[in-house]
Amino acid sequence: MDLFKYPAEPFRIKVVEPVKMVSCNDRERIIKEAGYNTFLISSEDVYIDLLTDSGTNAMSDSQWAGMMKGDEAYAGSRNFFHLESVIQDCFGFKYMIPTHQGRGAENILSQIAITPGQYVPGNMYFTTTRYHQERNGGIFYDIICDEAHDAGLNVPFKGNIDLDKLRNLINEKGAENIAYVCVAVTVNLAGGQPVSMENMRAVRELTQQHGIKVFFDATRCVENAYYIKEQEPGFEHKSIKEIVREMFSYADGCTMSGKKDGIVNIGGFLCMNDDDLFTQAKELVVVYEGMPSYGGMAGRDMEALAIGLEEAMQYEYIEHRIKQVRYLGDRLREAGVPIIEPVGGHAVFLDAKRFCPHLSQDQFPAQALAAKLYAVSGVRSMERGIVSAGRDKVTGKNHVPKLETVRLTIPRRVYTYRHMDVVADAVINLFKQKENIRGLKFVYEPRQLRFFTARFEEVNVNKSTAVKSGTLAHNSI
Ligand code: PM9
Repeated sequence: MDLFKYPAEPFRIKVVEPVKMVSCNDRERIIKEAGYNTFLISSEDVYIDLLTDSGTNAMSDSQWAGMMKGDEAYAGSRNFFHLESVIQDCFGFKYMIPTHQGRGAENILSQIAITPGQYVPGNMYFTTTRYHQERNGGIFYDIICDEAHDAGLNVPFKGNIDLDKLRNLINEKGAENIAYVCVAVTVNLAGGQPVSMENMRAVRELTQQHGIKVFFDATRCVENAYYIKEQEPGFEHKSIKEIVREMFSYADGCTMSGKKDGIVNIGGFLCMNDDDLFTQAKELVVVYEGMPSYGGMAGRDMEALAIGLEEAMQYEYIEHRIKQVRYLGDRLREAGVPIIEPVGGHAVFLDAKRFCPHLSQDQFPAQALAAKLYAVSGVRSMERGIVSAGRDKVTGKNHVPKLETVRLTIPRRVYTYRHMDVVADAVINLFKQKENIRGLKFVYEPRQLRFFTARFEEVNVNKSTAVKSGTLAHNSI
């Protein structure tokens, strides 16, 4: 293995957690009992868990040591001040409010920054982010560049905002009808695609001309910074921290789920510069989370996040992370498996439309593919397509995203390259028998964020492709 292309893990393993493989007959039963929803499988029944990179990180010895220094005072915990100083140093904002996780911050920001009826333009939606925006009367408006919707197109910075789309929206609706621009760095549902520094700067310039605020979703900002260093001219000699600092100089504030690039298992925060917004946020955080000096977090968790953020900025860490994900993508591409190109920061996304051309989108091909991948291999992944997109709040019709994907999400510092090989072999094997994957229909559809708890059953098989359940060859792993 090329050590530069795919660097070895920049850590030694001190604690291990055994995993086990359940039999293929059991897996068939388990996924059926889980309503073909991988969220509803017990973790104990999973062999390699690529459901999400959220809160599934392995913490370092320093983080665990830091947890012992947790100051669990109700107010004014020393860990809050440590976290505040790290966040101010990394991101440069005046104010920080801790929350129990990212959506806690989204809840507060949406309440204080959106007047019902205002538009909230963003570079593709994220499920919880859009949910909170809409719940507070906002109208989500997609301003990501067209390239992001083209799964096979391999061009850099597919997370970029299309400035013409933003300009047209401002001209058409008026700046006063735009709550703020929401820029996710990176864009999760586009495949973990980054935003270029040039684009962030241009968005800042345009919005400043109209007095519109910009809030970043900082959830995977370190991964975004790595792409800028690797691919944007002028940044090759800058440190990851310097790049992050410059990125956030183009925003008025941010929300962050610390469960991703904060390398912790729980936590998040909201930042801003504006005094009035901060006062309002402080008033609301006590309603939903807790005192402004802990939000929804224990002192020990704030300490772990403070240390995790510093570790995430280290080049060796983020280089290995990005390249490990890329390794899995390279293996799948070499075998002809259709994936979202280029491979993003946190996951490899299978293109379910091309993987399962025999299924129409209303048969939930990505949901079906994720379920079958578990059944044949014990690898757990997640649907990111029409089920995740949900229904239009006004018309009640399904949103129909162009991207219908299965996300193989890599937890940070948890799995090795050998695990990536096992996953690649499982997917490649399934791809060879793809026509045996059967479509699904809802038997229970929750009213909000339906992908988490929805249940499905297999639809009747088209006679020409009829295959009995259980006849699919299973991997020997
Ligand atoms: N992301 C993920 O698996 C966990 C929830 S959906 C299964 O990708 C972004 C870009 C996210 C995100 C969560 C949140 C919410 C905000 N923005 O999960 O509330 O990817 O900490 O963060 C998940 P919390």
